[in-house]
Amino acid sequence: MDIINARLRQNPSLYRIRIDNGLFSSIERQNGTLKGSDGQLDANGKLLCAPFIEPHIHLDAALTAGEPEWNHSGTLFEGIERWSQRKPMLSAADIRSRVFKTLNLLINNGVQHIRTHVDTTDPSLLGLHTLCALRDELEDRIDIQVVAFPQEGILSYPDGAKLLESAIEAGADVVGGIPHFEYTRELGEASVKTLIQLALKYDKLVDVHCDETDDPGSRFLEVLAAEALFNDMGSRVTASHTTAMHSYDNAYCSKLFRLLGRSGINFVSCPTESIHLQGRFDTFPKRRGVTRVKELHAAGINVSFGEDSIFDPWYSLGNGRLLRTLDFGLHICQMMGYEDFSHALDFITDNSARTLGIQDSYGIEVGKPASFILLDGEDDYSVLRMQSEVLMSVRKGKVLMQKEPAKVITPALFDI
Ligand code: 17E
Ligand code: FE2
Repeated sequence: MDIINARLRQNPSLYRIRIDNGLFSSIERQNGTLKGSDGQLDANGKLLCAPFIEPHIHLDAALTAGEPEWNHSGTLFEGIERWSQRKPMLSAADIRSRVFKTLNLLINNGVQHIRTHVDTTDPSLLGLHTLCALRDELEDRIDIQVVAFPQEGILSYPDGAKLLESAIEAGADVVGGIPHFEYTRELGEASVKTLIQLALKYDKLVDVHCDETDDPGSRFLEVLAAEALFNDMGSRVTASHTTAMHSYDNAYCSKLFRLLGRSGINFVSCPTESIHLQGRFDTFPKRRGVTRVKELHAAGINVSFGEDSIFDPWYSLGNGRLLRTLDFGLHICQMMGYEDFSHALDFITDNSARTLGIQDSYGIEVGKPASFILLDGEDDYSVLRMQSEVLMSVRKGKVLMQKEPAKVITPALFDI
């Protein structure tokens, strides 16, 4: 493949990019615009960017909203209850067909890497087995990391710890947890220690649903970060949601940030999900309930954005468009300055690559797998503002998805 007139991020020049054997073989700066010839792909000055990454989604529950009942309160806990009603209706065929539909949405919007949480609080572990099988079956088309996620608790659900360990033995890549859902603070702390020990025993990554509540007393993040620090595993550990941090006292946060920085753990925020699920017990003023993304980022801590849900018991919208999530995230976290906009795509690309631990094979660099997306815009700022379409997604040198840009039929009002 020979691509001409491509723009790269943080760079006003045009580039010619060659791909051989599925790898980027050369990336050369052009002198002005080149005229295309047969067999070349003319990027027309559009942005060629590393693929989008969905670092936090629940594929097992996707597309089940309203089955058998809708979440009327809009709270996390009612979502867990509704999902618990849906679980007995699961079958491998049901999960597979919903996952395929959801993957199509994600792939059509430029996603090539996914980390999915899969509920292990089910004695049959059907979701976990089905997702591990799909991960292996689809490895030519999409990268999936499976998190063994104990939705109803490790220590508060019957045999929760055993099920979690069985899920790891069955092939999960990442160990999850939900300390704020355990019955007591003591059980929450113990659950974090249990999951860290399992990750060490099986040499796995960690991604914990941590403090997903408005309760400022929910302080499991400090336990997770300290465990990561003492076991020297920070870069392999992720804290997801951490919405309680929105409500922490600033003095406590200043102490906490010291530990977070030293631990080197990663953060994932799901702003559309959290703005919907949190603040539900407030009247007015009403908290936003999204973690301190701007402050974490300013402190040099790795943060990225995920969608979390697509039409599930927790959130009944969602469409696989990470640019929408990014747009919400920057608004809610008040990251609306020029610098924020000019680097905005980091939050759905490079930062997530660090969280997933895939940096070595990710990015537009000679020698790396030739995986990229072509966006209908020139730079981070314009892509964010216009919510640009992903025109093409190429994975290891092969076209995964290609789209015709939308065409306006009715003539514009003004000629310019
Ligand atoms: N489960 C959970 O505990 N939290 C969420 N945000 C979702 C599922 C979507
Ligand atoms: Fe989640």
